[in-house]
Amino acid sequence: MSITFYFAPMSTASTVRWSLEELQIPYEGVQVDIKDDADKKTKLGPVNPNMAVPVLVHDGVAIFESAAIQIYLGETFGVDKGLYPKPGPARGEALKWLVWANVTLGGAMSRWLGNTQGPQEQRNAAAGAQARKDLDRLIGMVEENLGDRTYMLGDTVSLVDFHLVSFFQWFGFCGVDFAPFPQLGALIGRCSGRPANQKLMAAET
Ligand SMILES: N[C@@H](CCC(=O)N[C@@H](CS)C(=O)NCC(=O)O)C(=O)O
Repeated sequence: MSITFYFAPMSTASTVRWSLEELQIPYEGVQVDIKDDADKKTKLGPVNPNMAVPVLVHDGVAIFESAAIQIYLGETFGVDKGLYPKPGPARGEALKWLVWANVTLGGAMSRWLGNTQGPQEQRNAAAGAQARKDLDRLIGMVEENLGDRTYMLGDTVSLVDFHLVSFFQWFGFCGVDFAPFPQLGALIGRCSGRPANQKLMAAET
Protein backbone atom coordinates (compact mmCIF):
# COMPACT_ATOMS: atom_id res chain seq x y z
CA MET A 1 0.00 0.00 0.00
CA SER A 2 1.25 3.50 -0.74
CA ILE A 3 -0.14 6.77 0.56
CA THR A 4 1.14 10.20 -0.40
CA PHE A 5 -0.29 13.20 1.41
CA TYR A 6 -0.02 16.75 0.05
CA PHE A 7 -0.34 19.35 2.77
CA ALA A 8 0.50 22.84 3.94
CA PRO A 9 0.88 23.72 7.62
CA MET A 10 -2.02 25.62 9.22
CA SER A 11 -4.43 24.83 6.40
CA THR A 12 -7.43 22.61 5.78
CA ALA A 13 -4.89 19.81 5.38
CA SER A 14 -4.24 19.91 9.13
CA THR A 15 -7.53 18.10 9.80
CA VAL A 16 -6.39 15.17 7.67
CA ARG A 17 -2.84 15.23 9.02
CA TRP A 18 -4.27 14.84 12.51
CA SER A 19 -6.40 11.85 11.45
CA LEU A 20 -3.47 10.16 9.68
CA GLU A 21 -1.50 10.45 12.90
CA GLU A 22 -4.36 9.08 15.01
CA LEU A 23 -4.85 6.18 12.62
CA GLN A 24 -1.10 5.51 12.63
CA ILE A 25 -1.04 5.20 8.88
CA PRO A 26 2.40 5.41 7.31
CA TYR A 27 2.56 7.92 4.46
CA GLU A 28 4.90 10.03 2.43
CA GLY A 29 4.24 13.73 3.12
CA VAL A 30 4.68 16.36 0.41
CA GLN A 31 4.66 19.90 1.79
CA VAL A 32 3.31 22.49 -0.65
CA ASP A 33 3.98 26.22 -0.47
CA ILE A 34 0.46 27.39 -1.29
CA LYS A 35 1.67 30.98 -1.67
CA ASP A 36 4.02 29.92 -4.49
CA ASP A 37 2.26 29.31 -7.81
CA ALA A 38 5.20 27.39 -9.27
CA ASP A 39 5.35 25.01 -6.31
CA LYS A 40 1.59 24.46 -6.50
CA LYS A 41 1.75 23.81 -10.24
CA THR A 42 4.56 21.28 -9.89
CA LYS A 43 3.21 19.39 -6.91
CA LEU A 44 -0.56 19.79 -7.09
CA GLY A 45 -0.99 20.07 -10.85
CA PRO A 46 -0.82 16.29 -11.41
CA VAL A 47 -3.11 15.41 -8.48
CA ASN A 48 -5.66 18.18 -7.96
CA PRO A 49 -7.10 20.47 -10.65
CA ASN A 50 -8.35 22.71 -7.81
CA MET A 51 -4.69 23.45 -6.98
CA ALA A 52 -5.41 23.14 -3.27
CA VAL A 53 -4.36 21.01 -0.33
CA PRO A 54 -5.13 18.53 1.11
CA VAL A 55 -4.77 15.72 -1.40
CA LEU A 56 -4.37 12.08 -0.46
CA VAL A 57 -3.11 9.68 -3.12
CA HIS A 58 -3.84 6.07 -2.20
CA ASP A 59 -2.39 3.43 -4.48
CA GLY A 60 -2.35 5.88 -7.38
CA VAL A 61 -5.84 7.33 -6.85
CA ALA A 62 -5.94 11.02 -5.90
CA ILE A 63 -8.63 12.19 -3.46
CA PHE A 64 -9.18 15.90 -2.79
CA GLU A 65 -11.53 17.76 -0.40
CA SER A 66 -10.77 17.32 3.28
CA ALA A 67 -14.23 15.96 4.17
CA ALA A 68 -14.02 13.36 1.40
CA ILE A 69 -10.58 12.32 2.61
CA GLN A 70 -11.79 12.01 6.21
CA ILE A 71 -14.72 9.87 5.09
CA TYR A 72 -12.42 7.73 2.95
CA LEU A 73 -9.91 7.27 5.77
CA GLY A 74 -12.72 6.48 8.18
CA GLU A 75 -14.27 3.83 5.93
CA THR A 76 -10.96 2.33 4.84
CA PHE A 77 -8.97 2.32 8.08
CA GLY A 78 -11.04 3.90 10.85
CA VAL A 79 -13.66 1.23 11.58
CA ASP A 80 -11.09 -1.42 12.51
CA LYS A 81 -9.26 1.09 14.68
CA GLY A 82 -12.43 2.16 16.50
CA LEU A 83 -12.24 5.73 15.21
CA TYR A 84 -15.14 5.63 12.72
CA PRO A 85 -18.59 4.02 12.94
CA LYS A 86 -19.59 0.88 11.09
CA PRO A 87 -22.24 1.28 8.36
CA GLY A 88 -25.58 2.18 9.96
CA PRO A 89 -27.18 5.17 11.69
CA ALA A 90 -24.00 6.17 13.55
CA ARG A 91 -22.19 6.26 10.18
CA GLY A 92 -24.94 8.60 8.99
CA GLU A 93 -24.28 10.90 11.95
CA ALA A 94 -20.57 10.94 11.17
CA LEU A 95 -21.22 11.83 7.52
CA LYS A 96 -23.66 14.53 8.51
CA TRP A 97 -21.14 16.39 10.69
CA LEU A 98 -18.17 15.93 8.37
CA VAL A 99 -20.02 17.33 5.36
CA TRP A 100 -21.66 20.06 7.45
CA ALA A 101 -18.27 21.21 8.72
CA ASN A 102 -16.99 21.86 5.21
CA VAL A 103 -20.13 23.09 3.51
CA THR A 104 -22.15 24.98 6.11
CA LEU A 105 -19.75 25.87 8.91
CA GLY A 106 -16.78 26.46 6.60
CA GLY A 107 -18.98 28.49 4.26
CA ALA A 108 -20.04 30.84 7.07
CA MET A 109 -16.42 31.17 8.22
CA SER A 110 -15.30 32.07 4.68
CA ARG A 111 -18.04 34.70 4.43
CA TRP A 112 -17.02 36.18 7.78
CA LEU A 113 -13.31 36.25 6.96
CA GLY A 114 -13.87 37.56 3.42
CA ASN A 115 -16.08 40.40 4.60
CA THR A 116 -14.00 41.41 7.61
CA GLN A 117 -10.41 40.49 6.81
CA GLY A 118 -10.38 40.09 3.02
CA PRO A 119 -9.30 42.68 0.45
CA GLN A 120 -10.82 46.04 1.47
CA GLU A 121 -12.72 46.53 -1.78
CA GLN A 122 -14.44 43.14 -1.43
CA ARG A 123 -15.64 43.66 2.14
CA ASN A 124 -19.26 44.24 3.05
CA ALA A 125 -19.82 45.12 6.70
CA ALA A 126 -23.46 43.97 6.79
CA ALA A 127 -22.58 40.63 5.19
CA GLY A 128 -19.71 40.25 7.68
CA ALA A 129 -22.04 40.91 10.64
CA GLN A 130 -24.58 38.42 9.28
CA ALA A 131 -21.86 35.78 8.80
CA ARG A 132 -20.69 36.29 12.40
CA LYS A 133 -24.26 35.73 13.65
CA ASP A 134 -24.54 32.64 11.48
CA LEU A 135 -21.29 31.32 12.94
CA ASP A 136 -22.57 31.66 16.49
CA ARG A 137 -25.78 29.84 15.56
CA LEU A 138 -23.83 27.05 13.86
CA ILE A 139 -21.34 26.68 16.71
CA GLY A 140 -24.42 26.53 18.97
CA MET A 141 -25.56 23.45 17.04
CA VAL A 142 -22.37 21.66 18.05
CA GLU A 143 -22.84 22.79 21.65
CA GLU A 144 -26.38 21.41 21.61
CA ASN A 145 -25.34 18.12 20.01
CA LEU A 146 -22.71 17.64 22.68
CA GLY A 147 -25.25 18.05 25.49
CA ASP A 148 -23.98 15.51 28.01
CA ARG A 149 -22.01 13.57 25.38
CA THR A 150 -18.25 13.36 25.72
CA TYR A 151 -17.65 13.38 21.96
CA MET A 152 -19.68 14.33 18.89
CA LEU A 153 -20.92 10.77 18.33
CA GLY A 154 -21.28 9.81 22.00
CA ASP A 155 -18.82 8.19 24.39
CA THR A 156 -16.19 7.33 21.80
CA VAL A 157 -13.81 9.71 20.09
CA SER A 158 -13.88 9.61 16.28
CA LEU A 159 -12.53 11.27 13.15
CA VAL A 160 -15.54 13.59 13.40
CA ASP A 161 -14.08 15.12 16.57
CA PHE A 162 -10.67 15.60 14.96
CA HIS A 163 -12.21 17.22 11.90
CA LEU A 164 -14.47 19.60 13.82
CA VAL A 165 -11.94 20.48 16.50
CA SER A 166 -9.39 21.19 13.78
CA PHE A 167 -11.85 23.67 12.25
CA PHE A 168 -12.41 25.22 15.69
CA GLN A 169 -8.69 25.51 16.36
CA TRP A 170 -8.47 27.49 13.12
CA PHE A 171 -11.47 29.61 14.21
CA GLY A 172 -9.68 30.25 17.53
CA PHE A 173 -6.59 31.49 15.69
CA CYS A 174 -8.92 33.86 13.78
CA GLY A 175 -10.33 35.30 16.99
CA VAL A 176 -13.55 33.32 17.58
CA ASP A 177 -14.30 33.11 21.31
CA PHE A 178 -15.63 29.79 22.60
CA ALA A 179 -16.43 31.02 26.11
CA PRO A 180 -20.21 30.99 25.40
CA PHE A 181 -19.94 27.31 24.39
CA PRO A 182 -18.64 25.40 27.44
CA GLN A 183 -19.37 21.88 26.15
CA LEU A 184 -17.51 22.64 22.96
CA GLY A 185 -14.70 24.27 24.94
CA ALA A 186 -14.37 21.03 26.90
CA LEU A 187 -14.31 18.97 23.68
CA ILE A 188 -11.61 21.22 22.22
CA GLY A 189 -9.58 20.82 25.43
CA ARG A 190 -10.03 17.04 25.46
CA CYS A 191 -9.04 16.60 21.81
CA SER A 192 -6.22 19.17 21.87
CA GLY A 193 -4.60 17.20 24.69
CA ARG A 194 -4.27 14.10 22.52
CA PRO A 195 -0.67 13.24 21.64
CA ALA A 196 -1.47 13.30 17.90
CA ASN A 197 -2.79 16.86 18.11
CA GLN A 198 0.10 17.99 20.30
CA LYS A 199 2.49 16.58 17.70
CA LEU A 200 0.62 18.36 14.90
CA MET A 201 0.59 21.69 16.75
CA ALA A 202 4.30 21.39 17.53
CA ALA A 203 4.99 20.79 13.83
CA GLU A 204 2.71 23.52 12.48
CA THR A 205 2.68 26.45 14.91
N1 LIG B 1 -12.83 22.68 0.49
C1 LIG B 1 -11.43 22.34 0.38
C2 LIG B 1 -10.62 23.60 0.60
C3 LIG B 1 -9.21 23.44 0.12
C4 LIG B 1 -8.46 24.75 0.20
O1 LIG B 1 -8.99 25.81 -0.09
N2 LIG B 1 -7.19 24.64 0.62
C5 LIG B 1 -6.39 25.85 0.72
C6 LIG B 1 -5.58 25.85 1.99
S1 LIG B 1 -6.64 25.97 3.41
C7 LIG B 1 -5.42 25.89 -0.44
O2 LIG B 1 -4.72 24.93 -0.71
N3 LIG B 1 -5.40 26.99 -1.14
C8 LIG B 1 -4.53 27.15 -2.27
C9 LIG B 1 -4.34 28.57 -2.60
O3 LIG B 1 -4.48 29.40 -1.71
O4 LIG B 1 -4.01 28.87 -3.74
C10 LIG B 1 -11.06 21.28 1.42
O5 LIG B 1 -11.68 21.23 2.48
O6 LIG B 1 -10.18 20.46 1.14
